[in-house]
Amino acid sequence: MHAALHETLAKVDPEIAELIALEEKRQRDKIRLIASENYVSGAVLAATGSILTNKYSEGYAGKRYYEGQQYIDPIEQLCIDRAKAVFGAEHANVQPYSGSPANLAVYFAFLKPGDTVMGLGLPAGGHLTHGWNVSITGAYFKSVQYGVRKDTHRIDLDEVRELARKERPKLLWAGGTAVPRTIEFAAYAEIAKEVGAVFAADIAHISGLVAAGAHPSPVPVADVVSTTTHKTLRGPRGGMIMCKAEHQKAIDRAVFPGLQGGPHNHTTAGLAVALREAQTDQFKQYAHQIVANAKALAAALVEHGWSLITGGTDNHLILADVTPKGIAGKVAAKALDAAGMELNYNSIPFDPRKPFDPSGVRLGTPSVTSRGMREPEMKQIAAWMDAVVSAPTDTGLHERVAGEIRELCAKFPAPGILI
Ligand code: DSN
Repeated sequence: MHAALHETLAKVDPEIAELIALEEKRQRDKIRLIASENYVSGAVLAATGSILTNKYSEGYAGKRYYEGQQYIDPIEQLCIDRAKAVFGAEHANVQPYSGSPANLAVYFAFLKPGDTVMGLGLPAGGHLTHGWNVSITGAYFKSVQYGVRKDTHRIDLDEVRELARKERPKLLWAGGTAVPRTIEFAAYAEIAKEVGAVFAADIAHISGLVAAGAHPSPVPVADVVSTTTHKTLRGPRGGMIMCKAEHQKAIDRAVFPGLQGGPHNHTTAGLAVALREAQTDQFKQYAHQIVANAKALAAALVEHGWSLITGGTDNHLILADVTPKGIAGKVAAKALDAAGMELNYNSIPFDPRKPFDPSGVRLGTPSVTSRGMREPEMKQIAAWMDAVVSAPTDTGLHERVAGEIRELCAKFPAPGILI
Protein backbone atom coordinates (compact mmCIF):
# COMPACT_ATOMS: atom_id res chain seq x y z
CA MET A 1 0.00 0.00 0.00
CA HIS A 2 1.11 3.59 -0.63
CA ALA A 3 3.11 4.70 2.43
CA ALA A 4 1.08 7.90 3.05
CA LEU A 5 -2.24 6.03 2.89
CA HIS A 6 -0.90 3.28 5.13
CA GLU A 7 0.17 5.87 7.69
CA THR A 8 -3.32 7.39 7.73
CA LEU A 9 -4.95 3.98 8.09
CA ALA A 10 -2.49 2.91 10.79
CA LYS A 11 -3.41 5.96 12.86
CA VAL A 12 -7.16 5.36 12.61
CA ASP A 13 -7.27 1.57 12.70
CA PRO A 14 -3.96 -0.07 13.58
CA GLU A 15 -5.48 -3.56 13.67
CA ILE A 16 -6.73 -3.47 10.08
CA ALA A 17 -3.59 -1.64 8.93
CA GLU A 18 -1.44 -4.37 10.45
CA LEU A 19 -3.48 -7.17 8.85
CA ILE A 20 -3.34 -5.50 5.42
CA ALA A 21 0.42 -5.06 5.81
CA LEU A 22 0.80 -8.73 6.69
CA GLU A 23 -1.34 -9.78 3.71
CA GLU A 24 0.76 -7.57 1.43
CA LYS A 25 3.91 -9.24 2.73
CA ARG A 26 2.30 -12.67 2.24
CA GLN A 27 1.41 -11.84 -1.36
CA ARG A 28 4.98 -10.57 -1.87
CA ASP A 29 6.70 -13.64 -0.46
CA LYS A 30 4.62 -16.51 -1.85
CA ILE A 31 4.22 -18.23 -5.17
CA ARG A 32 0.54 -17.55 -5.79
CA LEU A 33 -0.92 -20.27 -7.99
CA ILE A 34 -4.67 -19.86 -7.44
CA ALA A 35 -5.89 -19.90 -11.04
CA SER A 36 -8.49 -17.17 -10.50
CA GLU A 37 -6.20 -14.65 -8.76
CA ASN A 38 -3.70 -12.08 -9.95
CA TYR A 39 -1.78 -8.92 -8.98
CA VAL A 40 -3.33 -5.68 -10.25
CA SER A 41 -1.09 -2.80 -11.24
CA GLY A 42 -0.44 0.18 -8.99
CA ALA A 43 -2.58 2.25 -11.37
CA VAL A 44 -5.58 -0.09 -10.99
CA LEU A 45 -5.09 -0.06 -7.21
CA ALA A 46 -4.98 3.74 -7.16
CA ALA A 47 -8.26 4.09 -9.06
CA THR A 48 -9.95 1.37 -6.99
CA GLY A 49 -8.85 2.93 -3.71
CA SER A 50 -10.04 6.41 -4.72
CA ILE A 51 -12.74 8.83 -3.53
CA LEU A 52 -15.04 7.43 -6.22
CA THR A 53 -16.21 5.06 -3.48
CA ASN A 54 -18.09 8.08 -2.04
CA LYS A 55 -20.51 8.47 -4.93
CA TYR A 56 -23.94 7.01 -5.74
CA SER A 57 -25.03 6.89 -9.39
CA GLU A 58 -28.03 4.61 -9.96
CA GLY A 59 -28.87 4.52 -13.64
CA TYR A 60 -26.65 4.85 -16.69
CA ALA A 61 -24.59 7.71 -18.15
CA GLY A 62 -26.87 10.64 -19.02
CA LYS A 63 -29.82 9.05 -17.18
CA ARG A 64 -29.09 8.92 -13.45
CA TYR A 65 -31.29 9.15 -10.39
CA TYR A 66 -28.80 11.25 -8.39
CA GLU A 67 -27.12 14.56 -9.21
CA GLY A 68 -23.40 15.27 -9.33
CA GLN A 69 -22.50 12.85 -12.13
CA GLN A 70 -20.23 15.27 -14.05
CA TYR A 71 -17.22 12.99 -13.68
CA ILE A 72 -18.86 9.63 -13.04
CA ASP A 73 -20.60 9.60 -16.42
CA PRO A 74 -17.39 10.02 -18.45
CA ILE A 75 -15.60 7.45 -16.26
CA GLU A 76 -18.30 4.83 -16.90
CA GLN A 77 -18.50 5.75 -20.59
CA LEU A 78 -14.72 5.42 -20.98
CA CYS A 79 -14.89 2.01 -19.31
CA ILE A 80 -17.68 0.89 -21.66
CA ASP A 81 -15.86 2.18 -24.75
CA ARG A 82 -12.66 0.45 -23.74
CA ALA A 83 -14.45 -2.84 -23.03
CA LYS A 84 -16.08 -2.69 -26.47
CA ALA A 85 -12.74 -1.90 -28.12
CA VAL A 86 -10.77 -4.60 -26.27
CA PHE A 87 -13.31 -7.37 -26.96
CA GLY A 88 -14.91 -6.10 -30.18
CA ALA A 89 -18.31 -6.15 -28.45
CA GLU A 90 -21.40 -4.31 -29.62
CA HIS A 91 -22.42 -3.43 -26.07
CA ALA A 92 -20.88 -3.62 -22.60
CA ASN A 93 -22.45 -3.22 -19.18
CA VAL A 94 -19.68 -2.59 -16.64
CA GLN A 95 -21.85 -2.33 -13.52
CA PRO A 96 -22.16 -5.95 -12.25
CA TYR A 97 -20.63 -6.25 -8.78
CA SER A 98 -18.94 -9.53 -9.68
CA GLY A 99 -19.30 -12.70 -11.74
CA SER A 100 -22.26 -14.26 -9.94
CA PRO A 101 -24.41 -11.09 -10.10
CA ALA A 102 -23.44 -10.70 -13.76
CA ASN A 103 -24.65 -14.21 -14.48
CA LEU A 104 -27.83 -13.73 -12.44
CA ALA A 105 -28.58 -10.64 -14.54
CA VAL A 106 -28.31 -12.81 -17.65
CA TYR A 107 -31.02 -15.11 -16.24
CA PHE A 108 -33.21 -12.13 -15.35
CA ALA A 109 -32.80 -10.69 -18.84
CA PHE A 110 -33.91 -13.82 -20.71
CA LEU A 111 -35.62 -16.38 -18.43
CA LYS A 112 -38.64 -16.72 -16.18
CA PRO A 113 -38.41 -18.89 -13.02
CA GLY A 114 -38.85 -22.52 -14.00
CA ASP A 115 -37.38 -22.10 -17.49
CA THR A 116 -34.66 -24.52 -18.50
CA VAL A 117 -30.97 -23.65 -18.29
CA MET A 118 -28.12 -25.88 -19.40
CA GLY A 119 -24.54 -25.56 -18.17
CA LEU A 120 -21.41 -27.54 -17.34
CA GLY A 121 -21.87 -29.33 -13.98
CA LEU A 122 -19.77 -28.12 -11.06
CA PRO A 123 -17.98 -31.48 -10.58
CA ALA A 124 -16.93 -31.39 -14.24
CA GLY A 125 -15.44 -27.89 -13.89
CA GLY A 126 -18.53 -25.69 -14.30
CA HIS A 127 -19.58 -22.75 -12.15
CA LEU A 128 -22.26 -22.67 -9.44
CA THR A 129 -24.24 -20.07 -11.39
CA HIS A 130 -24.54 -22.27 -14.47
CA GLY A 131 -27.44 -24.12 -12.82
CA TRP A 132 -25.79 -26.13 -10.02
CA ASN A 133 -28.41 -27.30 -7.53
CA VAL A 134 -27.25 -25.41 -4.42
CA SER A 135 -27.19 -22.12 -6.37
CA ILE A 136 -30.23 -19.90 -6.87
CA THR A 137 -29.78 -20.73 -10.56
CA GLY A 138 -30.41 -24.41 -9.83
CA ALA A 139 -33.21 -23.70 -7.35
CA TYR A 140 -35.28 -21.20 -9.37
CA PHE A 141 -34.74 -22.65 -12.85
CA LYS A 142 -34.98 -26.13 -14.28
CA SER A 143 -31.38 -27.08 -14.63
CA VAL A 144 -29.84 -29.58 -17.02
CA GLN A 145 -26.13 -30.19 -16.52
CA TYR A 146 -23.73 -31.59 -19.07
CA GLY A 147 -20.39 -33.12 -18.14
CA VAL A 148 -17.12 -34.26 -19.59
CA ARG A 149 -16.27 -37.57 -21.23
CA LYS A 150 -15.14 -40.30 -18.86
CA ASP A 151 -12.25 -41.36 -21.11
CA THR A 152 -10.82 -37.92 -22.00
CA HIS A 153 -12.25 -35.61 -19.32
CA ARG A 154 -13.02 -33.19 -22.17
CA ILE A 155 -16.39 -31.70 -23.07
CA ASP A 156 -17.99 -33.66 -25.89
CA LEU A 157 -19.99 -31.21 -28.01
CA ASP A 158 -21.91 -34.10 -29.62
CA GLU A 159 -23.19 -35.05 -26.16
CA VAL A 160 -24.02 -31.40 -25.43
CA ARG A 161 -25.96 -31.20 -28.72
CA GLU A 162 -27.88 -34.39 -28.00
CA LEU A 163 -28.85 -33.20 -24.51
CA ALA A 164 -29.83 -29.76 -25.81
CA ARG A 165 -32.06 -31.32 -28.48
CA LYS A 166 -33.78 -33.38 -25.81
CA GLU A 167 -34.13 -30.70 -23.11
CA ARG A 168 -34.59 -27.56 -25.29
CA PRO A 169 -32.96 -25.11 -22.82
CA LYS A 170 -33.78 -21.42 -23.06
CA LEU A 171 -30.25 -20.56 -21.96
CA LEU A 172 -27.04 -22.45 -22.76
CA TRP A 173 -23.83 -21.66 -20.85
CA ALA A 174 -20.28 -22.33 -21.96
CA GLY A 175 -17.36 -21.83 -19.62
CA GLY A 176 -16.36 -22.83 -16.11
CA THR A 177 -13.87 -22.64 -13.29
CA ALA A 178 -11.75 -25.73 -13.87
CA VAL A 179 -11.61 -26.17 -17.63
CA PRO A 180 -7.99 -26.60 -18.75
CA ARG A 181 -8.75 -26.82 -22.47
CA THR A 182 -9.84 -24.47 -25.26
CA ILE A 183 -13.60 -23.84 -25.28
CA GLU A 184 -15.19 -24.33 -28.71
CA PHE A 185 -17.53 -21.37 -28.66
CA ALA A 186 -18.61 -21.68 -32.32
CA ALA A 187 -19.92 -25.21 -31.74
CA TYR A 188 -21.92 -24.05 -28.71
CA ALA A 189 -23.35 -21.19 -30.78
CA GLU A 190 -24.56 -23.64 -33.43
CA ILE A 191 -26.22 -25.84 -30.81
CA ALA A 192 -27.93 -22.85 -29.17
CA LYS A 193 -29.18 -21.66 -32.53
CA GLU A 194 -30.54 -25.08 -33.42
CA VAL A 195 -32.55 -25.43 -30.19
CA GLY A 196 -33.54 -21.77 -29.93
CA ALA A 197 -31.50 -21.02 -26.79
CA VAL A 198 -29.74 -17.85 -25.79
CA PHE A 199 -26.02 -18.63 -25.89
CA ALA A 200 -24.09 -17.18 -22.96
CA ALA A 201 -20.31 -17.58 -22.69
CA ASP A 202 -18.86 -17.10 -19.21
CA ILE A 203 -15.24 -16.16 -19.83
CA ALA A 204 -14.40 -15.17 -16.23
CA HIS A 205 -11.26 -17.30 -16.13
CA ILE A 206 -9.98 -16.58 -19.61
CA SER A 207 -11.08 -12.99 -20.35
CA GLY A 208 -7.48 -11.71 -20.27
CA LEU A 209 -6.47 -14.45 -22.70
CA VAL A 210 -9.45 -13.63 -24.95
CA ALA A 211 -8.61 -9.90 -24.83
CA ALA A 212 -5.08 -10.65 -26.00
CA GLY A 213 -5.94 -13.28 -28.61
CA ALA A 214 -4.42 -16.08 -26.54
CA HIS A 215 -7.79 -17.91 -26.54
CA PRO A 216 -10.51 -17.78 -29.25
CA SER A 217 -13.15 -15.15 -28.54
CA PRO A 218 -16.84 -15.97 -28.08
CA VAL A 219 -17.84 -12.35 -28.76
CA PRO A 220 -18.61 -12.81 -32.48
CA VAL A 221 -20.78 -15.90 -31.89
CA ALA A 222 -22.39 -15.52 -28.44
CA ASP A 223 -25.54 -13.60 -27.58
CA VAL A 224 -24.05 -12.68 -24.23
CA VAL A 225 -20.56 -12.85 -22.74
CA SER A 226 -20.12 -12.47 -18.99
CA THR A 227 -16.88 -12.17 -17.09
CA THR A 228 -15.29 -11.26 -13.83
CA THR A 229 -12.67 -8.56 -14.20
CA HIS A 230 -10.00 -9.63 -11.72
CA LYS A 231 -8.68 -12.93 -13.02
CA THR A 232 -6.52 -13.09 -16.18
CA LEU A 233 -7.89 -9.66 -17.17
CA ARG A 234 -6.00 -8.23 -14.16
CA GLY A 235 -8.54 -5.61 -13.13
CA PRO A 236 -10.27 -4.90 -9.81
CA ARG A 237 -12.79 -7.30 -8.24
CA GLY A 238 -15.90 -6.89 -10.39
CA GLY A 239 -18.01 -8.16 -13.26
CA MET A 240 -19.01 -7.18 -16.77
CA ILE A 241 -21.51 -8.31 -19.40
CA MET A 242 -21.05 -7.87 -23.13
CA CYS A 243 -23.77 -8.58 -25.65
CA LYS A 244 -25.14 -8.04 -29.12
CA ALA A 245 -26.79 -4.64 -29.61
CA GLU A 246 -30.21 -6.33 -29.82
CA HIS A 247 -29.85 -7.49 -26.19
CA GLN A 248 -28.55 -4.19 -24.80
CA LYS A 249 -31.87 -3.06 -23.36
CA ALA A 250 -32.63 -6.41 -21.73
CA ILE A 251 -29.18 -6.69 -20.16
CA ASP A 252 -29.04 -3.09 -18.93
CA ARG A 253 -32.50 -3.35 -17.39
CA ALA A 254 -31.65 -6.68 -15.77
CA VAL A 255 -28.52 -5.23 -14.08
CA PHE A 256 -30.26 -1.99 -13.02
CA PRO A 257 -32.95 -1.73 -11.77
CA GLY A 258 -33.49 -5.50 -12.05
CA LEU A 259 -30.77 -6.77 -9.77
CA GLN A 260 -28.51 -4.07 -8.40
CA GLY A 261 -28.54 -0.56 -6.98
CA GLY A 262 -25.76 1.95 -7.51
CA PRO A 263 -22.67 0.83 -9.40
CA HIS A 264 -19.35 0.76 -7.55
CA ASN A 265 -17.73 3.70 -9.29
CA HIS A 266 -14.26 3.11 -7.83
CA THR A 267 -14.37 -0.38 -9.33
CA THR A 268 -15.58 0.98 -12.68
CA ALA A 269 -12.60 3.36 -12.75
CA GLY A 270 -10.22 0.55 -11.81
CA LEU A 271 -11.69 -1.58 -14.60
CA ALA A 272 -11.31 1.28 -17.08
CA VAL A 273 -7.62 1.47 -16.19
CA ALA A 274 -7.20 -2.31 -16.52
CA LEU A 275 -8.89 -2.20 -19.94
CA ARG A 276 -6.51 0.55 -21.03
CA GLU A 277 -3.63 -1.67 -19.91
CA ALA A 278 -5.19 -4.61 -21.79
CA GLN A 279 -4.84 -2.66 -25.04
CA THR A 280 -1.03 -2.53 -24.78
CA ASP A 281 1.46 -4.85 -26.49
CA GLN A 282 2.87 -5.56 -23.06
CA PHE A 283 -0.46 -7.06 -21.96
CA LYS A 284 -0.71 -9.14 -25.14
CA GLN A 285 2.74 -10.58 -24.43
CA TYR A 286 1.73 -11.13 -20.81
CA ALA A 287 -1.38 -13.14 -21.75
CA HIS A 288 0.53 -15.34 -24.20
CA GLN A 289 3.21 -15.89 -21.56
CA ILE A 290 0.52 -17.02 -19.06
CA VAL A 291 -0.28 -19.86 -21.48
CA ALA A 292 3.37 -20.64 -22.22
CA ASN A 293 4.06 -20.77 -18.48
CA ALA A 294 1.06 -23.02 -17.79
CA LYS A 295 2.20 -25.42 -20.51
CA ALA A 296 5.76 -25.41 -19.11
CA LEU A 297 4.51 -26.00 -15.57
CA ALA A 298 2.20 -28.80 -16.74
CA ALA A 299 5.00 -30.48 -18.71
CA ALA A 300 7.36 -30.28 -15.74
CA LEU A 301 4.75 -31.75 -13.38
CA VAL A 302 4.15 -34.61 -15.83
CA GLU A 303 7.91 -35.23 -15.86
CA HIS A 304 7.67 -35.58 -12.08
CA GLY A 305 4.98 -38.24 -12.58
CA TRP A 306 1.93 -36.06 -11.88
CA SER A 307 -1.43 -37.06 -13.30
CA LEU A 308 -3.06 -34.05 -14.98
CA ILE A 309 -6.71 -33.99 -15.98
CA THR A 310 -6.75 -34.07 -19.83
CA GLY A 311 -2.98 -34.58 -19.69
CA GLY A 312 -2.10 -30.88 -19.78
CA THR A 313 -3.49 -27.45 -20.57
CA ASP A 314 -4.32 -25.02 -23.38
CA ASN A 315 -4.84 -22.01 -21.14
CA HIS A 316 -3.78 -20.65 -17.74
CA LEU A 317 -5.10 -23.53 -15.63
CA ILE A 318 -3.98 -26.99 -14.56
CA LEU A 319 -6.13 -29.55 -12.75
CA ALA A 320 -4.19 -32.41 -11.18
CA ASP A 321 -5.32 -35.66 -9.58
CA VAL A 322 -2.84 -36.01 -6.72
CA THR A 323 -4.13 -39.35 -5.41
CA PRO A 324 -1.65 -41.35 -7.56
CA LYS A 325 1.00 -39.54 -5.49
CA GLY A 326 -0.52 -41.17 -2.42
CA ILE A 327 -2.07 -37.95 -1.08
CA ALA A 328 -5.48 -36.23 -1.16
CA GLY A 329 -6.04 -32.76 -2.60
CA LYS A 330 -6.62 -30.96 0.68
CA VAL A 331 -3.55 -32.40 2.40
CA ALA A 332 -1.47 -31.51 -0.67
CA ALA A 333 -2.84 -27.95 -0.77
CA LYS A 334 -2.13 -27.39 2.93
CA ALA A 335 1.41 -28.75 2.70
CA LEU A 336 2.10 -26.61 -0.38
CA ASP A 337 0.75 -23.54 1.40
CA ALA A 338 3.06 -24.21 4.35
CA ALA A 339 5.94 -24.39 1.86
CA GLY A 340 5.10 -21.02 0.26
CA MET A 341 2.94 -22.16 -2.69
CA GLU A 342 -0.71 -21.23 -2.61
CA LEU A 343 -3.34 -23.09 -4.65
CA ASN A 344 -6.72 -24.69 -3.97
CA TYR A 345 -7.90 -28.26 -3.51
CA ASN A 346 -10.44 -29.12 -6.16
CA SER A 347 -12.72 -31.93 -7.26
CA ILE A 348 -11.73 -33.74 -10.41
CA PRO A 349 -14.26 -35.13 -12.92
CA PHE A 350 -15.96 -38.27 -11.56
CA ASP A 351 -14.18 -37.70 -8.25
CA PRO A 352 -14.78 -40.64 -5.88
CA ARG A 353 -13.97 -38.31 -2.95
CA LYS A 354 -16.15 -35.57 -1.38
CA PRO A 355 -15.97 -31.90 -2.53
CA PHE A 356 -14.57 -30.78 0.84
CA ASP A 357 -11.87 -33.46 0.68
CA PRO A 358 -11.36 -34.10 -3.04
CA SER A 359 -8.73 -35.85 -5.14
CA GLY A 360 -7.31 -32.86 -6.92
CA VAL A 361 -5.63 -29.51 -6.82
CA ARG A 362 -6.19 -26.62 -9.23
CA LEU A 363 -3.45 -24.18 -10.11
CA GLY A 364 -2.73 -21.48 -12.64
CA THR A 365 -0.11 -19.05 -13.86
CA PRO A 366 -1.70 -15.55 -14.05
CA SER A 367 -0.01 -14.27 -10.86
CA VAL A 368 3.46 -15.73 -11.32
CA THR A 369 3.44 -14.42 -14.90
CA SER A 370 2.51 -10.94 -13.63
CA ARG A 371 5.73 -11.10 -11.60
CA GLY A 372 7.70 -11.74 -14.80
CA MET A 373 8.44 -15.40 -14.13
CA ARG A 374 8.94 -17.57 -17.19
CA GLU A 375 9.60 -21.18 -18.21
CA PRO A 376 12.75 -21.78 -16.08
CA GLU A 377 10.88 -20.63 -12.95
CA MET A 378 7.97 -22.94 -13.84
CA LYS A 379 10.38 -25.91 -13.84
CA GLN A 380 11.64 -24.88 -10.43
CA ILE A 381 8.08 -24.48 -9.08
CA ALA A 382 7.17 -27.97 -10.34
CA ALA A 383 10.24 -29.42 -8.61
CA TRP A 384 9.30 -27.71 -5.33
CA MET A 385 5.68 -28.85 -5.65
CA ASP A 386 6.69 -32.42 -6.24
CA ALA A 387 9.14 -32.45 -3.33
CA VAL A 388 6.51 -31.07 -0.93
CA VAL A 389 3.68 -33.35 -2.09
CA SER A 390 6.02 -36.32 -1.76
CA ALA A 391 6.77 -35.31 1.86
CA PRO A 392 3.59 -33.67 3.17
CA THR A 393 4.55 -33.92 6.86
CA ASP A 394 8.20 -32.87 6.54
CA THR A 395 7.96 -29.42 8.13
CA GLY A 396 11.72 -28.91 7.87
CA LEU A 397 11.50 -29.34 4.10
CA HIS A 398 8.49 -27.02 3.93
CA GLU A 399 10.37 -24.29 5.79
CA ARG A 400 13.42 -24.70 3.58
CA VAL A 401 11.33 -24.49 0.38
CA ALA A 402 9.41 -21.47 1.71
CA GLY A 403 12.77 -19.74 2.29
CA GLU A 404 13.97 -20.53 -1.23
CA ILE A 405 10.66 -19.23 -2.56
CA ARG A 406 11.06 -15.95 -0.67
CA GLU A 407 14.47 -15.55 -2.33
CA LEU A 408 13.03 -16.23 -5.79
CA CYS A 409 10.09 -13.87 -5.20
CA ALA A 410 12.49 -11.08 -4.20
CA LYS A 411 13.95 -11.28 -7.72
CA PHE A 412 10.48 -10.92 -9.31
CA PRO A 413 8.69 -7.97 -7.70
CA ALA A 414 4.91 -8.19 -7.88
CA PRO A 415 2.95 -5.36 -9.55
CA GLY A 416 1.19 -3.06 -7.10
CA ILE A 417 3.18 -4.27 -4.10
CA LEU A 418 5.45 -1.48 -2.91
CA ILE A 419 7.10 -3.03 0.18
N1 DSN B 1 -14.05 -18.31 -7.21
C1 DSN B 1 -13.86 -18.41 -8.65
C2 DSN B 1 -12.73 -19.33 -8.98
O1 DSN B 1 -11.84 -19.49 -8.15
O2 DSN B 1 -12.70 -19.88 -10.06
C3 DSN B 1 -15.10 -18.83 -9.35
O3 DSN B 1 -16.18 -18.11 -8.92
